[in-house]
This record gives sequence, structure tokens and C-alpha cells, in this order.
Amino acid sequence: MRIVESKFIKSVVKPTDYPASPYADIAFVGKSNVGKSSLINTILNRKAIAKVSRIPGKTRLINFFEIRFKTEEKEDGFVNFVDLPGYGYAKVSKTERVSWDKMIQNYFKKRLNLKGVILLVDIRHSADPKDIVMLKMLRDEGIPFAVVATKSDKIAKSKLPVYLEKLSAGLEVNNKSIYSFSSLKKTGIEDILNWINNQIL
Ligand SMILES: Nc1nc2c(ncn2[C@@H]2O[C@H](COP(=O)(O)OP(=O)(O)OP(=O)(O)O)[C@@H](O)[C@H]2O)c(=O)[nH]1
Ligand SMILES: [Mg+2]
Repeated sequence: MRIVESKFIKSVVKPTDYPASPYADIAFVGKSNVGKSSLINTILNRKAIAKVSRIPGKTRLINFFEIRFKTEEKEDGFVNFVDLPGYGYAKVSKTERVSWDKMIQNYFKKRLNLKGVILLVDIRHSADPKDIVMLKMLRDEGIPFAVVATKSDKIAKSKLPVYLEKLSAGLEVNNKSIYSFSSLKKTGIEDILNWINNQIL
């Protein structure tokens, strides 16, 4: 899969505001600051189509992007990428947290275009209860998912398999659906694009 073009569509909160689209959605979720927006920029080869910040809680709305791509089978394919607001950020009010959770839950339940979710986790951290809750929600809804362990540039390359093994055990996901990735080093892009392509065939 090769990205040809990508454009920002809109930011929304309510299901009634989701963009009408004939294309499949692939959504990106994970704790705040894990690197969702960075990953989207990196795989789209764009500097700042999704907003990145060192301060957690940057993405507070559901952001839709429309991607045009090419594959061996398809000369002209389209998919939407959806950047979801990060969870688990301590410095937000309870009301705000509840409204974020609701926003994400609504999206999973109501968005018929949704064909797959990529859950991002920090490769350096052990399995987080909040991510386990997210995985349960995805399983309950029957939404296909993959786990991407980000910021892999922070650990030695030789240690990657050990960290991935530990995370897949902790999160109780098959070690074949967990990939390492680095926005900084631009590694792991191919695996993610292949996974996405398989969800939208
Ligand atoms: N070293 C390293 N830093 C990264 C990587 N990906 C993201 N970062 C940094 O992590 C911080 C957060 O990145 P974002 O992409 O904004 O994270 P996010 O998950 O979109 O955060 P929210 O929008 O708050 O949910 C930024 O300072 C990024 O530069 C990576 O692969 N390696
Ligand atoms: Mg973000």
C-alpha cells in the first residue's frame, strides 16, 4: 500500500456530525501522549496533518482524514484515518473525561464505516489497565484491532522482541497482532499499512 494523497476532512464530537463517506474508517486510539497523531503524520508522510504536542491531551475531538492510496490490486483506493482523543490523561476534569469516553464509545457503536482500530501503547511500559479496558471494548463490539508499540527508538533494537512479547502477554493479544513502530526513526510503517490494507480489502 502506497499513500498517494491525504487531506483533513473535519473535527467532530457528535455522531450526527460524522462525515458521510463511502470509504472504510481505520481509527487510532490509545492513552494521551502515546503518539497517535505522530504515527498518522509519519505513515502519511506529512509533517503536521494531525496536531502533535508534548503536552498530553492535544487531540480533544475526533479528527477525520481522507487518504488516497495505491496497491498492487487497486490503482485508486480510499480510506479514512480517524484520530481519536487520547484517554487516561490525569489533568482533566471528571466531566471532561466522561465526555471523552462517551465520544469514543459512540464512535465505536455508531460508525458503520469502521473496519479496524489500531491501539497504540508505549513500548517501554507494561500493559496498562486502561488499554486492557479498551481492548475489551473492541472485542465486545467485534471490531478488528492491532496493537502498535510506539517510541521503539527509546529502546535497543536487540531488545524489541522481548518488550513485544511482554506486552502481548500482558495485554493478552496474539503476538502476531502486535507491531513495533517509531515516528522518530520512521520504522514499522510497512507492517501497519499491510494490516490496514487487509482490513479494507
Ligand atoms: N521518541 C519518540 N517520540 C515520539 C514518538 N511518537 C511521538 N512522540 C512524541 O510524543 C509526544 C506526543 O505525541 P502525539 O503524537 O501528540 O501523541 P498523541 O497520542 O496524539 O497525544 P494526544 O493527542 O494528547 O492524545 C510528542 O512530543 C511526540 O514528539 C516516537 O515514535 N518516538
Ligand atoms: Mg493526538
